[in-house]
Amino acid sequence: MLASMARTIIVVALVLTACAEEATPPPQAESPTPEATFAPTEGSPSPTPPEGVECVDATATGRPEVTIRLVDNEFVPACLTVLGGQGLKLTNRGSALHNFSAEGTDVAIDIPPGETVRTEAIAGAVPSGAHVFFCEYHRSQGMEGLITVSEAG
Ligand SMILES: [Cu+2]
Repeated sequence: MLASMARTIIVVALVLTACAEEATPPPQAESPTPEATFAPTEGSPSPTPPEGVECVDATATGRPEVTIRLVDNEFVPACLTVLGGQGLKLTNRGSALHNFSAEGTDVAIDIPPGETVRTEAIAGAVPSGAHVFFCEYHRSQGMEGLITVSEAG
């Protein structure tokens, strides 16, 4: 009898606690200092690189492919402009499995550590314009970049 009463009281107490928690509005989530991100900012038509990120113009190299190195956990370079006719040479110099995905496209390529993956001409998979690219495993750690596929071939 006593034990069961005690149990009832505990249950009531738990319910009360639950109610109290629900009634209390969650503390206003303090908006954290926005991290550098490549996502389009409001009012900006296309994604832009964060301040301080240098963009590499690979269109003038005349090479059929452009190298992007993947390290733990960033792309080097993290911002580049390529010709539609250039392919990508994705080299994983890190110790983790990384991935190259381009937002708004079907491009999603895994590159195991120490390996290199070469793509066809990028125009076949990524339309001209600026596109955010990212590693789907480490995007939350800021592993993303911006690739601009030039209109000119
Ligand atoms: Cu990664």
